[in-house]
Amino acid sequence: MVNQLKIGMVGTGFMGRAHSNAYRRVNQFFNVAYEPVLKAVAARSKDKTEAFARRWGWERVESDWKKLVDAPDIDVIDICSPNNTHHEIAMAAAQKGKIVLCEKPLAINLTQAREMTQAVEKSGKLNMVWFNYRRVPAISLAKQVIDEGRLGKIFHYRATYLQDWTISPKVPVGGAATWRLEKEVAGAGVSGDLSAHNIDTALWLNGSISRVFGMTEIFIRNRQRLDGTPASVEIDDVCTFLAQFQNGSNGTFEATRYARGRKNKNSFEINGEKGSLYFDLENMHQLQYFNHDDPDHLQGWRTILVTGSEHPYMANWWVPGCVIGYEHTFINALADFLKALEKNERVRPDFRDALETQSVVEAVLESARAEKWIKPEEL
Ligand code: SOE
Repeated sequence: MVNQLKIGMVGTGFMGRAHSNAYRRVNQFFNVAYEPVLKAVAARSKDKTEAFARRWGWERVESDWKKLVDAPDIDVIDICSPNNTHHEIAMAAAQKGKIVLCEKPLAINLTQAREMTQAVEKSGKLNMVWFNYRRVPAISLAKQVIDEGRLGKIFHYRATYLQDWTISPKVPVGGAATWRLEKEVAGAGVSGDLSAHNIDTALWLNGSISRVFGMTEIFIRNRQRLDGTPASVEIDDVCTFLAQFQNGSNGTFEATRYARGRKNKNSFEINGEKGSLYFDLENMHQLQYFNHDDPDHLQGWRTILVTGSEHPYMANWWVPGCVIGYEHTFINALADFLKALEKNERVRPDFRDALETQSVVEAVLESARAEKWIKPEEL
């Protein structure tokens, strides 16, 4: 039997689209015991929200998210609005006993993230943060390869997240996607937006981080708001840090929006005693693997085409060789969430996992300010 799960979503931007698509498609590809019902969507502009609702099939529209939180016909509050709204919405939703799903980063600072985690845990309801890249089949395969012990002891973890969309000084501070440049709204720059993805993946693949040494830079300090008034930029344009993992391995992380030609290059390489792995989102259906146990004359990096039914998630999609894309990572994430709901099990990454990521981000920024090694706060 399939149970209805009534969703109330806040936000209609990039992530609102990605999540709506996941809600609409998950039951067509995964056999799960719940069927999301697109009950209501809330965002400030009534006209735009109505158009969004028509396009994606949301039943009703609200201009105040509080109406969703109070609505008895809604089971799940899904937060896809800008970062500075996450805390208030999650706190209210948890207090009303709703299931809370939240876009990354969890909050604009560690204090908020901690309060939100406590609130959802107190409610006893399942919660999840949409760090979607864990659901790229090749990244899930990397996790499997590591858990199978095929890399042995890990020495190095190397991650980059490179984009180039803020190089022009004409990019405004504030606006539909450019709120990411506004400190009060975003909380942090690339550290919270891009490094957070790298950190989430690293914590999952390689375990906790015990200390970090960070360096940040703001390349363009003076920009304009949409209305032409001057705005000073206070978020990090680039964030580079060294990390020591609890398993003894060393890590380097680099995130920027100033890497000309790089649009969304999210990559990592892991070097272990017995082998190495390399992943790059620009070739997201591939995982590179070096196996030191291969015969000497055949040693070399191999490219695994991660599209077979033996690979994570792929049995639910197409035939081998037919690739899936960015939007499917959200559908895979939702399927995992619905399966966890059925079994009443923890789904990862949840608020507690995202809190750990937030504590690393905060330690990196603190380290960059203080110019010294910082240990992420104990949680
Ligand atoms: C920033 O440009 C951004 O949209 C991030 O906010 C997303 O999390 C990332 O996946 C793509 O890039």
